[in-house]
Parts: sequence; C-alpha cells; structure tokens
Amino acid sequence: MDAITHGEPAISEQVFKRYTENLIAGDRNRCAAVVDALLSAGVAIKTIYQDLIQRSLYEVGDRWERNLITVASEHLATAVTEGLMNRIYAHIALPPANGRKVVIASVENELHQVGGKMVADTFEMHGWDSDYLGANVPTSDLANFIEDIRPDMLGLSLSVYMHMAVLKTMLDHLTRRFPKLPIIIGGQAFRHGGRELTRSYAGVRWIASLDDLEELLQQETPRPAGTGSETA
Ligand code: B12
Repeated sequence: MDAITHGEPAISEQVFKRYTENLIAGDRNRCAAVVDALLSAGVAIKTIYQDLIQRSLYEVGDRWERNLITVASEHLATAVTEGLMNRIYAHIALPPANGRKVVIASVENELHQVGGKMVADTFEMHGWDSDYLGANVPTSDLANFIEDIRPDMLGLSLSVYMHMAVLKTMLDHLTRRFPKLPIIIGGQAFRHGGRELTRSYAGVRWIASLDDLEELLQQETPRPAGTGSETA
C-alpha cells in the first residue's frame, strides 16, 4: 500500500488525510478499512496510535476550535475512534505476562479518555496487566480500587489545564494513602505548565509521550514470582 516504506512501515500524508476526512465525516467503515490495511502491512500499533489516531483527533480539535466543524462531528469522530481502538486491541500480540499490574484512569472531572486507553494498551504490550478505568474517576473510588487490587503503578491522564487543581487534590490524597505506589502522569494539559506540580511529590513522575513511557517500561523489572505488590 502507498502508506508503507520498507524497513520501518510508516503512514503517508495521503493516508493520514484520507483517514481524517473519513473520520470527520463519521464514516467508520472507511476508517476501519484504512486501519485494517495498515495492520496487514505490518505498521506498528504504536505508530497507528500516534501518527494516525492521535494526530487525527488533534486535527479534529483544531478544526473544532476554529469553528470549522460542529461539536456533534467531534463527538462522532471520537466515537468512531474508540470503536476502532477496540478493534485494534484484538491485533495486539501480547508478550508473556510479567506479573505486574497497573491502573490507568483519567483525573476526576476529566472527560477525555482516549490517551489513557493508549497508555493502558502500551502497558499490555509490555507484559503488564492493565486496568483501564476511563474518564472522570472519583478519587475515593479510585483509592478503594487501588486498595483492593494493589497495583504496582498508577497512571493518571490529564487533558484540560484548568483541571490541574483537581490533580493536586487527587495527588495529595493518593500519595498520603499509598506512599509507596509509583504514580505516572501524562496528557496534553502539561503543554501549558504544571510539570512542577508533579515534581513536588516523591514517587510521582510526568511522562511526556508513549515513547518515553516505553523507555520507562523497558527499565522496569518483572515482579519475582510469588511476591506481592508493596502498594501501601
Ligand atoms: C475528543 C475531545 C473531547 C471529548 C472527549 C471524549 C472522550 N471520549 O475522550 C469531549 C467532547 C468530552 C471533550 C470535552 C471538552 N474538551 Co476536548 N477535546 C477532544 C479532542 C478533540 C481529542 C482528545 C483526544 O482524544 N486526543 C487524542 C489522544 C490520543 O491524545 P492525548 O489525550 O494527548 O494523549 C496522548 C498523550 O497526551 C499521552 N497521554 C495522555 N494521557 C496520559 C497518561 C499517562 C500516564 C501518560 C504516560 C501519557 C498520557 O499519551 C497519549 C498518546 O500519545 C481534543 C483535541 C486534542 N488536541 O486532543 C480536545 C481538547 C483536549 N478539549 C479541550 C477542551 C477545552 C474541552 C472542553 C473544556 C470543551 C468545553 N468547553 O466544554 C471539554 C472539557 C470536558 C471535561 N470536563 O473534561 C481542549 C483542552 C485544552 C487544554 N489542554 O486545556 C482540547 C485540546 C481542544 C482544543 N484544541 O482546545 N473533548
């Protein structure tokens, strides 16, 4: 297919534009055809996530901000995307489980959840068991869930800069209750600032991208068989 260059399969501008126009038109069959062709051509799932899905939603956001598309079109594009991501998940070749668990959630009040899903899938592709809780997770429910399942790591997603104060309240609570639990945070809210907030807690790290997340996961060692997490 024209999208592919040999060696490192990539996604051409032409394919990106075709996909994005179909996405904005809400044509899920045409979008699925593009994704299926990329998967059959061996394009990596991370490339499809970053260079097709993320990039197309950023384009949707830009057009929405400039009043070039309606809120309804933007909702439709997101719904098509989420359906496609579930389809892509079926193609993920899972490595052997490494015995580690992660919980991924969007910050309380935060309705954006696509980035968090990509993060959860990235953990799975590295052998982790990920529990993806989606958007707007209340802090107390998240804390109770952590208490129950004792993950080795927590990932929080924040898209809207105005929700930074909510993140702080959440971190105050969670770091007090689970002082040994490593927490990673990401999302486009940090384009506008807020990284210093994440630096003010021991055990909390801001991660810029899926590439940086993969680097972190490569450094993480599997949990030895028969040992439990030290969450609390
Ligand atoms: C779809 C969408 C919505 C949908 C979300 C539905 C859903 N199911 O997710 C709805 C309609 C709910 C929505 C609402 C709003 N939205 Co909106 N939305 C978007 C849009 C178009 C796409 C979001 C998306 O999925 N992007 C694709 C994902 C894959 O990208 P990502 O989130 O950046 O994630 C990547 C990285 O950031 C990182 N990452 C993300 N989380 C994490 C977590 C960890 C642990 C790690 C390691 C990495 C990581 O990895 C991901 C993969 O690379 C964006 C445009 C944009 N630029 O993204 C606006 C956008 C995010 N929205 C915006 C705004 C302002 C709003 C509203 C306030 C609008 C309003 N006036 O009502 C509300 C806020 C609602 C709320 N309470 O949260 C702004 C945010 C500006 C800001 N940063 O402060 C944006 C950027 C639009 C814009 N251009 O202005 N939105």
